[in-house]
Amino acid sequence: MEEADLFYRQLPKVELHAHLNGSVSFSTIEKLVARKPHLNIEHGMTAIRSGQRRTLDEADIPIICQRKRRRGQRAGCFVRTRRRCFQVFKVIHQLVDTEEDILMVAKDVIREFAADGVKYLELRSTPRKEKTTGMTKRRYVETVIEAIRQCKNEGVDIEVRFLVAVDRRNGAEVAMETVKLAEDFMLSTGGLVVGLDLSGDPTVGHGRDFLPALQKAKNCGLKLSLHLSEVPSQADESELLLNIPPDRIGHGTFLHPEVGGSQSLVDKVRKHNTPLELCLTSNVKGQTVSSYSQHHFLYWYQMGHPSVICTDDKGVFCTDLSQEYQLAASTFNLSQEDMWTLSHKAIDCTFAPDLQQQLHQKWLELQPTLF
Ligand code: 6MZ
Repeated sequence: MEEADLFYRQLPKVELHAHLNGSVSFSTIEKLVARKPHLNIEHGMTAIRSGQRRTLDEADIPIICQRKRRRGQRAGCFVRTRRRCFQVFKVIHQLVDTEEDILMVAKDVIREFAADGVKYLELRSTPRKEKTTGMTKRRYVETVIEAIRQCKNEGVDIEVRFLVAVDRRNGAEVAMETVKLAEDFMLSTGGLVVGLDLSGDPTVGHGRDFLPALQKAKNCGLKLSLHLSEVPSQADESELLLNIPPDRIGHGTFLHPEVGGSQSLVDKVRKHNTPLELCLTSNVKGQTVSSYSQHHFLYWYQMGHPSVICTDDKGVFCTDLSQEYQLAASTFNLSQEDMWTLSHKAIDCTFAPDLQQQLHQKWLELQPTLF
């Protein structure tokens, strides 16, 4: 391992934006495929390997879309690209449809983050009911909590908290039920469930429909992490959601004026000092950002705004958090000391205030040698 790689592996890290089923690694997918050979699923259907960003928008996409692309009409095929991206999750969901699968997947994901030097992880996942296997949403959440507890008992060196996710595709009513579920678990798990996430295909539905559910979640003490302005033309939705206000923002790719957002959106984010969860590889491979150097990380970082580097879907996008830190450093010419400070400051953005002091202490003990 090169010295720079070693530094980023050794760097203690905080992961705040990780979707459980998007984080499933190649080796876990292999175990799932072996359990369900009849599905005929191959790894190429569940991940976008390096250099394969095009797979997302070219595989299974009608020719008309590719032609438009060649003529440079990128916006024309954008929606198709995102829809294709979200197909990958549907394939993974087919593989993960029993309590046994959820337990294995969650434990593997937690162990992998720990092996990558992540000391504090906030996992998020959408509770799913599967008629064919009898899995209920309540059992889904209980199983993730069980995985967190088992990892703790096995001595895996990582603190894990859980955010219950609302998938925009499922509408306002389901969102309200999900909030109720999250509230029950927040109260019964002694603080393992800390918040609510709003995610899913950003081109589906409108944030205004979720306002009552999000407000209810906030009122009952759940922290809110909302995917905001992940695609263009969501300014009015973001304006509404920022008024709640959320406790953290996922992506926020199109918030600032240089990319079609507005100063008023930026001002709102700054007024509340709302941290951003930034996922470089996910945005580049998902084609919402044209290249690493164009990533909005720089905009917020230069402003000194709390910005936390995250993976989003480490399995689907074939990355890990060490690699994301290293990519940010090499792309934006940041020193190892800068990256250390970034990882250290991420502690203050977690939804576990009870752990922050302990984590700060741990960071000081684990500071790697600067190369
Ligand atoms: C929005 C995303 C996402 O919940 O089954 N998800 N939502 N933007 C993204 N950027 C690429 N990546 C993942 O994990 C998979 C689900 O997380 C959300 C989608 O709703 C996806 O179905 P869980 O564990």
